[in-house]
Amino acid sequence: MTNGVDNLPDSGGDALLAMRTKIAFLVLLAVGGLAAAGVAITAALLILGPGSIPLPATVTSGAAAIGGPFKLLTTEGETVTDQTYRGKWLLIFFGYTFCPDACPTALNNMSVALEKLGSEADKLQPLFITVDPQRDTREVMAEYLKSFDARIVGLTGTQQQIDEVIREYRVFVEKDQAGGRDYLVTHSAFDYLMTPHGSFVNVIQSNEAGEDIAAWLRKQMADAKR
Ligand SMILES: [Cu+2]
Repeated sequence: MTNGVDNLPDSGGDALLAMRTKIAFLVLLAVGGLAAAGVAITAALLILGPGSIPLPATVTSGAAAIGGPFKLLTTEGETVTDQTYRGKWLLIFFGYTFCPDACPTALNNMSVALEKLGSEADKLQPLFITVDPQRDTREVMAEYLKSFDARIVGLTGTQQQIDEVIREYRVFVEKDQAGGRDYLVTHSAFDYLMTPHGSFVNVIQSNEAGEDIAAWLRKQMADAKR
C-alpha cells in the first residue's frame, strides 16, 4: 500500500464528498509544506473517512495562491508555458506513467468526462503533467497517452521545471526510495480547474466517475464565469 492519497474511499453523498474533497485538498496544502509527509496523508485520509467531520477554521486560506507560471515540454517537443493556454479553461492532472492504479483511472475518467462534455469540451484544455520526469520522457508519455482521449496533452520537463509546477499547484509527491528504476511515487490525485485567465477555481478527486467530473466541470465553469 504505497498510494495512500490515491486510493481514497468513495463514500456516498455528492455534496458531502465534494466538500470533503476540498477540505482534504486544503489540508494537504496547509500541512504539506510544514510537517512530515505522513501527517498530510493521515490528515487527508482521516478527513475523507466515513463519519462526521469537524470543519477546520482556516479551510479557505491559501486557495488564491494555487497555480502559477510554468514552462514545460509537450510530447511533440513543443515548449509551452501557462500563457500558451490563456483563453482556455485548464483541467490539470499530475501523475506519472508508471503509476499502477490512480493515474490510469484518473486519465480514463478524464477521457470519459471530455466525451460527456460534448462541444463544451472545446473551451477546455486537459493537461497531464508528470511528477516523474526522470522516467517520463516525452516519448514515454506520448506512448502512454495513446490509451486515452487524444485531447489530453502530456507535459514533461527538467526536474527543476517539474519541481516548480508541483510546488505552485501544491501537489503532494513522494518518491518511494526502494526498487531501483521500478520505484513508485505517492502523489495527491486531484483534477485542477483553472480559468481562461489562469486563476484557480477548484479541484475534484480524479477517481470520481467521468460523468460526475463532466457535471462538476459544467457547474464550475458556469459558476466561475463573471
Ligand atoms: Cu498515479
